[in-house]
Amino acid sequence: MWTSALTFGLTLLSLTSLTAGHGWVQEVTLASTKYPGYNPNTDPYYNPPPQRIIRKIPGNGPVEDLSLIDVQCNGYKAGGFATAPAPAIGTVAAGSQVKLNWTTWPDSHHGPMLTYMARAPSDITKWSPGTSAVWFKVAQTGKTADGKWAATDLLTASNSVYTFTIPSKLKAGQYIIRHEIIALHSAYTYPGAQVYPSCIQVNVTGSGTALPTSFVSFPGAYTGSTPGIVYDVYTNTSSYPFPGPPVWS
Ligand SMILES: *[C@@H]1O[C@H](CO)[C@@H](O)[C@H](O)[C@H]1NC(C)=O
Ligand SMILES: *[C@@H]1O[C@H](CO)[C@@H](O)[C@H](O)[C@H]1NC(C)=O
Ligand SMILES: *[C@@H]1O[C@H](CO)[C@@H](O)[C@H](O)[C@H]1NC(C)=O
Ligand SMILES: [Cu+2]
Repeated sequence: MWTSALTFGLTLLSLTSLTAGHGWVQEVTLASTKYPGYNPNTDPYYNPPPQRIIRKIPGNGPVEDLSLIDVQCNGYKAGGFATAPAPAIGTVAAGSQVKLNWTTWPDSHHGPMLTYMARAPSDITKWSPGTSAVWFKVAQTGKTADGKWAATDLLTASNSVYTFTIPSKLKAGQYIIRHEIIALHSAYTYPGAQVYPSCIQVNVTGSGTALPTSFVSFPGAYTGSTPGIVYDVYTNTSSYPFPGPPVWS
């Protein structure tokens, strides 16, 4: 009966999109320059590989075990490239906006969007921070007073483009921007929160001289008992407590 086969197929398809619909940053805009992201569906098949400024990811899925190095850049330690540097670097002036264009984000995956940076001690295309405490937070958006989440509500309303500003006093140099969505649809217990991190390599220019003095590590900054990692997104009407340190100011 081809109709029931078709119905079955469509049911499978909608189940798949309900349970496996995830995403990644598909394009970065620095000033007016657009840099395509690392596409896990196509980039691995190019020879030579495209010269991306975003570090390689294994697919569109999340990291749920927050003790793994995978939570740093959505690399895949078991696949041998946990935090492998990307070959290229973008340029952005301190004080200017960075626009991160996500693939279509599933409606069900409500949660905050947070952004960190880490200063590379030398050539960023050869540097991985490992478990060192090098990260500082530069932006975070959670739930508005009227219950709108950064993801999906605000992200969808801005055509899937998230914007943050490089701190204007930040000292020039090479930095990894670590940006993430934490999807909370299963976060009523730990493990459950789904972290979707993305690591973007930039050369910050300008005459700034400031650097933060306190840092966190990934893994390390988030555990099952960090506020905001366990949060019942369906029933909790309280404000959302951001995980990690305060935003550097
Ligand atoms: C986001 O990136 C995709 C792929 O490059 C592009 O088609 C789309 O227009 C971009 N969206 C915006 C709002 O720039
Ligand atoms: C970063 O920008 C500075 C200032 O323009 C430049 O001198 C330096 O070569 C750039 N480094 C890289 C890796 O692009
Ligand atoms: C709601 O979230 C707040 C902040 O994380 C937490 O303190 C509180 O226990 C939660 N309430 C319920 C009923 O889960
Ligand atoms: Cu998902």
